[in-house]
Amino acid sequence: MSIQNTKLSNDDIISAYEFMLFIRRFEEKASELYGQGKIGGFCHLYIGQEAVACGIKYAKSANDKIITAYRDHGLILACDCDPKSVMAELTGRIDGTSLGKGGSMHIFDIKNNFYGGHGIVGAQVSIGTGLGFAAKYKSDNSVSITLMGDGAANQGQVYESFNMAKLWNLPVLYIIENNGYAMGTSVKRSSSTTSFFNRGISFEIPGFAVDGMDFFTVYDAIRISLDKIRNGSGPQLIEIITYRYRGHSMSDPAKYRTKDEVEHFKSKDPIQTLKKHILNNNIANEIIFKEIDKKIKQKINDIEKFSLESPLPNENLLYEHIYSN
Ligand SMILES: Cc1ncc(C[n+]2csc(CCOP(=O)(O)OP(=O)(O)O)c2C)c(N)n1
Ligand SMILES: [Mg+2]
Repeated sequence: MSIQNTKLSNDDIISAYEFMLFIRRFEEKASELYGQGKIGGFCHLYIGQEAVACGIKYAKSANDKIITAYRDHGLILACDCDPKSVMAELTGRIDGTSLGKGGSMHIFDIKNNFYGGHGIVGAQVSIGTGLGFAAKYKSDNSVSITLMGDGAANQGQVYESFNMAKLWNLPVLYIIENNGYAMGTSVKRSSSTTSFFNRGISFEIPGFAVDGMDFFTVYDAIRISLDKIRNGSGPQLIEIITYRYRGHSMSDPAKYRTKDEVEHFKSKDPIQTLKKHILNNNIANEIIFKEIDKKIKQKINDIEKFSLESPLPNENLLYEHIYSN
């Protein structure tokens, strides 16, 4: 589906560009720190998928809830969580969003309406549906924006959740980020159908697919769907076709993809595409882009410093925030 109905000002468009570039530089820094052994555990980068987080950031209302899987850095940044505490979570420090105990996959920031960061594939879809139930119960006019990958979309609990969401007309926007792969397995090898926008049809949840490499398209798709949900239409689904440039996680060299395929998506890079739009429409010039680069560089340096200087959590914290009988 192609949509062109943007309501963004030129300043918004420039800040959207800045935000996507910031996510990319944040992820590159995370990759560097991981390589130096300063980030432990798993780490899944969002590079290539920035337009999805950015579209959500500009389309959502402050009160909307966001929940996703473990590829979560870009999405928590879209909730305006302090990036220093996100990086400190990655480096396992006390100033991290989960006191350094969750790491990359388990970032949480409820005060900014980000509900994680989940490692069990598909589990966040049921929790996200519960967030929709809570929103309806409290009549707070919020929407639960529940994201999953193409791999997660084949999990059984997704369909139990779809059924309840439609049955109870819950305010949930399901977003399937189809990046073509679940770990090293391509969609073609794991899914009986390679389109996901129609996965809600049996439950009468309408859906459509959009190009996830274009910020405006993603933004408009989400904005229009959120409007419908807030007007009482019940759950909606968007398949966003996107691509991750890197491997599944830091330990995956991604040798299962052809160079041509990766190059094809890189030629549609969301950040470069928006930059071209800005230049072609005289919204900003190269001087502004240089200033943005400089600003982001400084910000990333400050984030890195903070995330390495913050202390490690005290050992006593090992026994807190856990279930025990
Ligand atoms: C229930 C469950 N099964 C299997 C795994 C192992 N696993 C981790 S990530 C992943 C692939 C998920 O792919 P997708 O949903 O497309 O998300 P993406 O990594 O592409 O963002 C799998 C199978 C898991 N974490 N949880
Ligand atoms: Mg995937």
